Amino acid sequence: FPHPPGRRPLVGDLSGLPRTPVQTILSGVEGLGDVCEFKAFRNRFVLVTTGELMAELCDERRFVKALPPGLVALRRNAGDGLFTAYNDETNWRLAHDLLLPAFARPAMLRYHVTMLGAADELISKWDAAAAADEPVDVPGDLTRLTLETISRCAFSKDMGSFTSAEVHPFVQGMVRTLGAGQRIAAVGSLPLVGRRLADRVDARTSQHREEVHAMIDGWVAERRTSGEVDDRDLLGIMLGSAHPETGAMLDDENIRHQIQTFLVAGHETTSGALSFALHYLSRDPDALAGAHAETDAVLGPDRDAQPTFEQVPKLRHLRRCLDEALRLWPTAPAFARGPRETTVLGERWQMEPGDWAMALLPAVHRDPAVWGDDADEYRPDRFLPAAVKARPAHTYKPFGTGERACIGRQFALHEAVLVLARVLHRFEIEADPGYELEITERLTLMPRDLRLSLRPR
Ligand code: MNH
Repeated sequence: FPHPPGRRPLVGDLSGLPRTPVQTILSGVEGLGDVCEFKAFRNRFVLVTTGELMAELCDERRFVKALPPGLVALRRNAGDGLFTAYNDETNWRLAHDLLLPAFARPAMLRYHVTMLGAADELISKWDAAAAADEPVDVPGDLTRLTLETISRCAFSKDMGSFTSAEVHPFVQGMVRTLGAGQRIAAVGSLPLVGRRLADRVDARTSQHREEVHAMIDGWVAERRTSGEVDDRDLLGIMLGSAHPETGAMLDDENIRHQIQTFLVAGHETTSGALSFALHYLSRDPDALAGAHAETDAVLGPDRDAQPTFEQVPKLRHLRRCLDEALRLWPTAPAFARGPRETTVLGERWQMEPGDWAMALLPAVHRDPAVWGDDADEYRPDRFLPAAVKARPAHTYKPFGTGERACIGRQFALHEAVLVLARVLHRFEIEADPGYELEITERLTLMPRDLRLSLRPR
């Protein structure tokens, strides 16, 4: 496959361990064509950068989810949880079937109320900042919000994100272990040295991992002894429900994997999406005016109005603003697919079972053949129904695809639109004119140091 020039022995197409691997790869693959390859130590990534080829990878008859090294590394923590399970692990199907009802409409109606409560805490904090004429830390506060939302909706646990100045130690611990996992994935592929480095990183983070386990096991024990195991939330469903056909239930270890999976998958991606949307809105007077007008039309003149469950999907423009943010910066920036049987990708690349290719989403989502020459520009109207219809299918995939697509998609979109509605109904937002978008990468993408000034409307 075509690859960046100047490949070096051992490290490959990298120079050291970049802190922003996704952006390093994005600039490295520019101009290399629709399929290219990037080597990082022993790991070889085959990358797809066009809508046409991603649409092919999304053909469920030919391709299935694959686990690239970064996901395999997460298995140290998340094991056979939904996100990191191999397709043929029995716990995947079991957990998928048991947890689908946790994202269906009756459950969403319950979450809606909880989401409003968390949004209220954000609004109070931002009211105070607006009154004091102080800019708000957008990614920081939105991460507090989305962490509270997922922990309250899924586990009925308040993590106190808005009442303490520090990020919850659990999150710090989890982020450290996960970050270490990624570094292990990179260097662990090297023989000898790599293994030793990997073990060192692993040892340094084992304490965090144990703290995380202890906290989760505490939640499980508390719920079990309370005797209140019902389907009020994800935890109750995991502890109490049996598969309708086989009667099988999730075991304790798998439940621990799922809890970690949902806490992580359920918050960083959504707060990133919200942060990017607010960033772009603060730079786009037309889209912003549309957002204010829409919230006024749907929610009315009372600035304290809480959107009802039915009003949220009516906020079509806000949804487009979010969709467009996730086009430019899909916060989960890639997913991998492998062939079920020998097949030829793009009429040129033969793939065997065990091979895989990644859809590099920020590149695919800016493919000029699909999005036009202004693909780098933020333009929410690209998601007006007629424009969507005119585009080829399977060329926009911020939530992955097929059976292994995001199970929390509706949850994330409902939460994000609801929060955008409350914020934009209540505040004028103003960018710092000196701010240039810079992106940090942990597991997901996030605008760095994004601050906005708020004024009551
Ligand atoms: Mn989510 C899978 C993106 C919010 C829980 N999610 C995926 C995948 C993408 C993704 C992409 C597919 C990965 C792959 O193919 O390897 N998720 C997002 C984005 C947001 C998001 C961009 C927010 C915006 N995700 C959420 C939320 C939850 C969640 C919220 C939980 C409440 N996601 C998951 C789980 C999976 C997943 C669980 C794995 C599903 C499976 O494989 O069965």
